Amino acid sequence: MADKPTLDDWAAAAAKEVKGADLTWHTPEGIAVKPLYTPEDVTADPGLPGFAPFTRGVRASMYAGRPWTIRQYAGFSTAEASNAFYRRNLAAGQKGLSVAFDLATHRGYDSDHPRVVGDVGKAGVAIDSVEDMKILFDGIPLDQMSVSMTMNGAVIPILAFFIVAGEEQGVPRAKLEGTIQNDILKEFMVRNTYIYPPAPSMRIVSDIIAYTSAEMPKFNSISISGYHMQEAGATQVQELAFTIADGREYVRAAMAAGLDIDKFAGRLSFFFAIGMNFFMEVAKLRAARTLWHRVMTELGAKDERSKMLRTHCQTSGVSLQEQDPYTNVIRTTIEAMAAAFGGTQSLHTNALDEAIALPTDFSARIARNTQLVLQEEAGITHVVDPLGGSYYVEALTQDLVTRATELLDRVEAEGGMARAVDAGWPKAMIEEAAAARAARADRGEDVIVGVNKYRSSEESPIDILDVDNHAVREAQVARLARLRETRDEAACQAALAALRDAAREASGRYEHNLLAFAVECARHHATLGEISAAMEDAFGRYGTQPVPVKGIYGGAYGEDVRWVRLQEGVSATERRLGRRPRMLVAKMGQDGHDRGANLVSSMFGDLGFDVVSGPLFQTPDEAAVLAIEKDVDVVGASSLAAGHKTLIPELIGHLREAGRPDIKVIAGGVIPAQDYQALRDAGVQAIFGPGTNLVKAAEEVLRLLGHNMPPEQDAAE
Ligand code: MLC
Ligand code: 5AD
Repeated sequence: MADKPTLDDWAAAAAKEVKGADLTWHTPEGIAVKPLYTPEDVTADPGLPGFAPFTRGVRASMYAGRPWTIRQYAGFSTAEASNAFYRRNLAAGQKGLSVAFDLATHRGYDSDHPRVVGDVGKAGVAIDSVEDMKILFDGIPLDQMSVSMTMNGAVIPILAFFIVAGEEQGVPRAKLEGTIQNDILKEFMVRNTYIYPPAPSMRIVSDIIAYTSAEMPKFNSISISGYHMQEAGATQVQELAFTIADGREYVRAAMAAGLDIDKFAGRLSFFFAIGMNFFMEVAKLRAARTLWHRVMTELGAKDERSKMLRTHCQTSGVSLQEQDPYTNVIRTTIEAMAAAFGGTQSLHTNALDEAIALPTDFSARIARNTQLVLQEEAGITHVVDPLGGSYYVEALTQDLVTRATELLDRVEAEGGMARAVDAGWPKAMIEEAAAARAARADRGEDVIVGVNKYRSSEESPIDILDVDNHAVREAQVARLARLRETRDEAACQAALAALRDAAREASGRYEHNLLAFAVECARHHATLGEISAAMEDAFGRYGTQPVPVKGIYGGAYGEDVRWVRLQEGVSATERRLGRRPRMLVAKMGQDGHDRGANLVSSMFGDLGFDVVSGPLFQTPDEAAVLAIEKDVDVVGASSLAAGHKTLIPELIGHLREAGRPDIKVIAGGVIPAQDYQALRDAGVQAIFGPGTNLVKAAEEVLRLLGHNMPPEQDAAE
């Protein structure tokens, strides 16, 4: 009998098949993935599920005992409309609720505030007071249904409304089940729905952990989120390390406020994104559990439950495309499987219309059914950690642990995550990864089926949800007026004053707990805006100036002819204008999704434009003033949260009124094709939807600025 083949024999056979080509795959996180893994690559014993360090899962029986929770994130328009949507979804097989609030609510503004005209009811549901919260959960028993609320900025009033809505249903707060996101550090890094500066924001996190661990034993006090980092462009290693580092920071903050780690740590939870790199995502969840167990042991936790990383996952929004939308169902299915094989506790699957709008009943059904089919038809729930023991998955898990540890150590060396966030380097690192990722897609190095390869000539338009935000706003404004007329004004103001005083006390003592004071305000019908303003009086409101990264996108093109032509176009335009072309990248309304805006700023900067990166959260009027003051040639308005139909026409109106109709306005972001005509009628000169190749966008901008740019021959299609 011939000898058993060795690894060298295999290498020789493989090299022969591919004529010596290097088969190593270099992933964006810098991992060199080999074409074959064997037992020699597995260096650590992953142990057993339900036991430390929980690499193979936090439960011994995992899905064989109870499948993950199908928890679809949703919310739009009014509390009535969202409540009806929730009830339909629950009847059709969804298992847990997850509330998406509109951006006005996130940023602590009532629906009648002048800064939020374009935002009310658009990206989520508008909640102004406990009355709205009661309607949101009407007919949904809060002692039986676990509710996740994605709220970070206005977390104090929202949780207070939830507690009081429970009381009014007859459910004491000790029986409330669910999760509040309450993860402010990643807001300063990537998601941007902060209200107050970092220090008081961290106090809010600790106050919530203190209150819920004392009063709400079934409620998860935080959902430490890496999701938004990956959405913003982070690599999986960055997502993993910064999320665990955020968790470590929150634990330290709570301990510094005098809490016993084992009293609260069992109710910390996590949230990760699941993108298209299937095995990497499976390994990431396994690595996350391994790392958290280690970090919590180091921090002194004794109870094993304190060291268990329980997590929610959401399939990746940015992996989905406007073009060929049904293909998104396939992407989401693959991602959902990775989440399940990674051992998630709860999952949201995105809808196929994700890239352009919020889900309709139809697209929500397909998204939900993706999970139901996995749980009830595919037979994957019967075996715990079915990929455990795969040489590749085990090796990748270890590799991610090692790489994330390096980054975790760097955070530690630089004084912890709050300091790092303040210094801004994690954000810059993520933005660099994002620029590199965009360049790879635009150059066709990362294939996106139906977008940069195999593009279909047929359009397959789909019906999408359109929210009439004027109608929602009017309804909310009327309800607010009624509330203010009928409440006991003196009692309400007294409760708000007490909250304001508590906010001014920086003792960290439980008697100044902000949530406890806000619950009193909610009982007396104070609004979300009023509760937020009372704390703003003590804390101030936070704002920053974007700093686009340099050289990454342009560097990826180098001497590429496509880039050189553009640079020549910029130089020609510069000669004609007698100065460099100038662009303002504007973000209007409460939409803090700045990935696109930062990319555009960075790319046009690399090309040789003078780019003015406008601050987040401008009103159209403020953006127009800035455009005129900086004397720009063009304003690029980036909109990812559906405010475009209101905000961009207003911007154009202000420019015209100010006598500068010559300043061109272009729009980019999540803008459905059905809105194009209305925007053009309002004077928008070019529109760039999701999946736009930035090089092509730049060509069009140069043409708009009067440069005679011939169409390119060999576009990367
Ligand atoms: C679970 N249980 C079991 C079991 N599996 N019991 C016996 N045998 C098994 N095999 C028990 C658990 O211990 C628990 O009880 C109960 O069943 C529920 O299970 P769970 O695993 O805790 O699930 P769940 O309640 O769904 O909680 C999952 C979670 C939680 C811990 C991750 O924090 C959560 O639901 N997070 C969701 C976050 C979310 O939806 N975020 C949306 C973000 S969208 P007990 O008693 O132990 O609790 C977003 C987008 C944006 O952010 O930017 O806007
Ligand atoms: N309803 C449903 N899904 C939403 N998302 C954001 N807002 C909503 C909403 N109101 C999803 C999208 C997005 C991610 C942040 O959450 O998938 O990418």
